[in-house]
Amino acid sequence: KKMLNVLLLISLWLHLQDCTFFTRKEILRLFDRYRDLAPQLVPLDYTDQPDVRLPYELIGSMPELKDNPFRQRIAEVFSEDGEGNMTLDDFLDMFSVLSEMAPRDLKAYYAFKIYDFNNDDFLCKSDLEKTLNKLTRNELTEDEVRMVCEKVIDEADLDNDGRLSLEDFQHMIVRAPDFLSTFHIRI
Ligand SMILES: [Ca+2]
Ligand SMILES: [Ca+2]
Repeated sequence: KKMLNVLLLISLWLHLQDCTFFTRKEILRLFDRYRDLAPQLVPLDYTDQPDVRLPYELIGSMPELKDNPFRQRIAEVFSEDGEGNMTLDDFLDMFSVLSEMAPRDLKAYYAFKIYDFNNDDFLCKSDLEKTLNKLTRNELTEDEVRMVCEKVIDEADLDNDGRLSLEDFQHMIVRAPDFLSTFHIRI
């Protein structure tokens, strides 16, 4: 029930705020960034909300993302088509959540989605293994990865179902304040 409340709050909040972390000027700057990725595809006039999507290859190669090991997951999670191809709205949402001004709870919610590789709303062992491999850029051995993931589940799995729900995850990161630092980017 508590988790439902959190989700409800977040969705309400998203609805109400809709990109207001950014000033009008910042939004215009982001629009320019979006358009610069493919001037031939993106019209200058957006009043009729044209149906434009920029392919993931362009989004993922932006300087803010290109060195982020989660770039593909980030683009997938924020794209309406789930494949990382982004409308202008998707693009603004992504920068909005990743910006340093975004509230922690919102970041946590999206971090959870990004780590949930198979999109089943839980972080299971294999989601965590993939996450850890990316976070450490494959510097740990298989055994080390397995050990760390088992420990994470052991410590954070509050309802003992062997996987982490959003609620488990939120409890976990309260105790690890640096955890979300990979989700800050400057614009
Ligand atoms: Ca999952
Ligand atoms: Ca659990």
